[in-house]
Amino acid sequence: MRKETRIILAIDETDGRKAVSVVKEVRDHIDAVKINWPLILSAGPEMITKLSKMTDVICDLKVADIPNTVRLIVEGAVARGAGAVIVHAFTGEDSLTAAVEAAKGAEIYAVTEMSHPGGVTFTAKHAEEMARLGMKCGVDGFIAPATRPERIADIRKIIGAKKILSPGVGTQGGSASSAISAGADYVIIGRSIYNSPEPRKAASDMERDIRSVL
Ligand code: OMP
Repeated sequence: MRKETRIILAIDETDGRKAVSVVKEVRDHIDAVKINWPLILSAGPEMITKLSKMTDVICDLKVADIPNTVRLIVEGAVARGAGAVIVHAFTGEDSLTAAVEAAKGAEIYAVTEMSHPGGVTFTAKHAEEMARLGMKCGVDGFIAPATRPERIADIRKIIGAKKILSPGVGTQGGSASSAISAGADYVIIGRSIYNSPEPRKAASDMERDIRSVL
């Protein structure tokens, strides 16, 4: 995944044609696209392959299962063109290791503390432990909340030079520049770009905000 604009577009748009058109429109303002269940369920897993021909694709399947099922899901996503897969870390060492082994060259990102208010209930309390476990299992990076930039800084202290992707910018209330300043490598942005009447301008405005702190 390139590291230029630091923006990962979360394309949760459920109209497949619109999703592709938004990706085309903002392509030079983003470093990668993240695809999640809403688009996969409406447009099919072929969408992973289609988007992977346009840009790097992160498959956000939030995999949380026993090792064998984790392996099958990660292998399936990578076979369709995913360059990275997001998994949950609370499943423990064996499941996380299964994800890393199944990725075979693709990247695995582990969720630490989630960005929404409910993320405080359980994930916040175990975020540091999950980051340490991810380090032990050899994941490539972590998901940490742009809605609580101080928590990005906390996770950064544990994971050294591994990557941090931060969702929660815009619609969820977080700011792109604050997340990057706190130690995120990339921000994940969805609705503020794909629901904007001018997605290209929205992405460009976010990019300018990020560049102001680089
Ligand atoms: P917007 O809120 O529309 O910008 O979308 C955020 C995207 O990031 C969605 O695809 C979420 O599923 C995802 N996300 C979070 O919002 N919070 C998290 O804690 C983790 C993720 C994620 O793993 O990407």
